[in-house]
Amino acid sequence: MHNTAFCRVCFLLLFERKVDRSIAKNHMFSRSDHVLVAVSGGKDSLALWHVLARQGYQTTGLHLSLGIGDYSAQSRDKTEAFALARGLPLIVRDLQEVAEDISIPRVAAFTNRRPCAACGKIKRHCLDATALEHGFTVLATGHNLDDEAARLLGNVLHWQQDHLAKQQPVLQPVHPKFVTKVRPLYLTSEFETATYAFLSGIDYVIDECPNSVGATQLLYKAMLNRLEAEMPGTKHSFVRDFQRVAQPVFAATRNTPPGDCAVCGMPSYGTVCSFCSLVAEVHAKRERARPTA
Ligand code: Q46
Ligand code: ZN
Repeated sequence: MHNTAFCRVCFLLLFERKVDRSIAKNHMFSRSDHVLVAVSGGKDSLALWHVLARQGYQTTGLHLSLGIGDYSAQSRDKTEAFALARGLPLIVRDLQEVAEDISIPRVAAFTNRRPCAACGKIKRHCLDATALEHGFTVLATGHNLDDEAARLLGNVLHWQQDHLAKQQPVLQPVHPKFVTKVRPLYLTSEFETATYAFLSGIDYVIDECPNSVGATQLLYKAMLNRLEAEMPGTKHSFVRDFQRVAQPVFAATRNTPPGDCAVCGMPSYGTVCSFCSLVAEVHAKRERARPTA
């Protein structure tokens, strides 16, 4: 934020102003919008929800219970306690209720996929479907500067043009069933959000998801932290200048809008969306694994 020491009150004020400026400057939403905030129970998403509520935005939280043992149980408890203490509306969706055997450990076991690969797909579908179902027009997530820089590094290392085309702090809907997706913390560092959460007395899940061990994203973050230590400001300029200089070039290549999934009706680039294909694969493999009489 600044290379200066601040007292608690000033830090909180500056942090909240910075987030509010990011929302206004990028035309993310206004106080007349009702924003759905994806909350995992971690510091970033709870800090985001806290700031938005304090700034007078209309918000509802959405927590997805992923079925990852103690980690998911703790995440849900912390999120529910946060919402209850502040009188904020919260929607909780348990993956077991979305589709049978779709918890992250079950999907990983049946499909032999890495848990995070399935998790990303499932979360994206559930967030989109819930936003549509409840009539929200904006979906906000707590991705911070460190997340954005690591994602950008991964996308550049593999020249993922499709992903680079979609890496924006405000992603406008390309289908009537999508809502606007925003990342108000995209220029706010992990250190700043952790400090804000701590100074605001937010009780968040400190443990990382057990499946994050060995994740490539963590390697990218470690590399970026080394660069940042030698060259302060690297992460910020990497993400900010990408948005300013290169992102519009990639965004201009996004010209094929998705159709409708033949199974669930949500937007899809194939006949069946990746979520429904995954559910079908899990159910087929589960049936095959059943002992025959
Ligand atoms: S929750 Fe899901 Fe993360 Fe856990 S399984 Fe991987 S993607 S690490 S943000
Ligand atoms: Zn589908």
